[in-house]
Amino acid sequence: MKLVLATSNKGKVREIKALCEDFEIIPYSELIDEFEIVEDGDDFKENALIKARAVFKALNDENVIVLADDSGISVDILDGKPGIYSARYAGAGATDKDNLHKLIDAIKEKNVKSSSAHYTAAIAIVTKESQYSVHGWMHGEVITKALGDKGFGYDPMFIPLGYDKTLGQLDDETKKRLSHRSKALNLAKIILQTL
Ligand code: ITT
Repeated sequence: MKLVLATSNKGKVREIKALCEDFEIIPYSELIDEFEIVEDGDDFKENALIKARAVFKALNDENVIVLADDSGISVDILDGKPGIYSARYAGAGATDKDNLHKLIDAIKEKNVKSSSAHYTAAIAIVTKESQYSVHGWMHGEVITKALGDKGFGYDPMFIPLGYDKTLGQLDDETKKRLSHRSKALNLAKIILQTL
């Protein structure tokens, strides 16, 4: 059975492939043209299910399993922002860099140099007969500097709990061990094996 990823985010594709080596993973853009999915859910779980259902429907193939990831960063000093709006924090069509610098500026405006924060990942799995969702979290702090170029998105400003370097500086193996995405995927793999 094909496991199709309902994401257009290359950073996610890279990480999910590295975390699920036992599965044949195909980004949906290799099967059909990418299309816009309106993520209008109230939380990560709803948005992950919206993406997985939309791609399942568009593929028009009852034999596929579709997996979607909806994720983001929540910063305590900003009352949990940007949260589910992480991908469009600096506006529609914003790049990862635009979003990162907007978040740095927003924290600086609070006259602090850092804040506790966490990443959330919701993973949804949709098949012909079933729909599942699981979550993972990674806690740490965000700083008002971008350090390193590993990972993607907000990683250059995020220091995981217990570390003194950002995810932009730490190696891929460390993020693989700690990340919100790997924790959610460990749960998702139990569902995939059952399917
Ligand atoms: P898809 O909807 O196509 O999957 P997207 O980038 O729009 O791609 P989301 O709506 O889930 O995905 O937004 C997630 C954003 O949160 C992402 O663009 C990053 O800015 C941020 N993010 C999520 N996980 C991250 C991680 O592991 N490291 C850094 N930033 C992350």
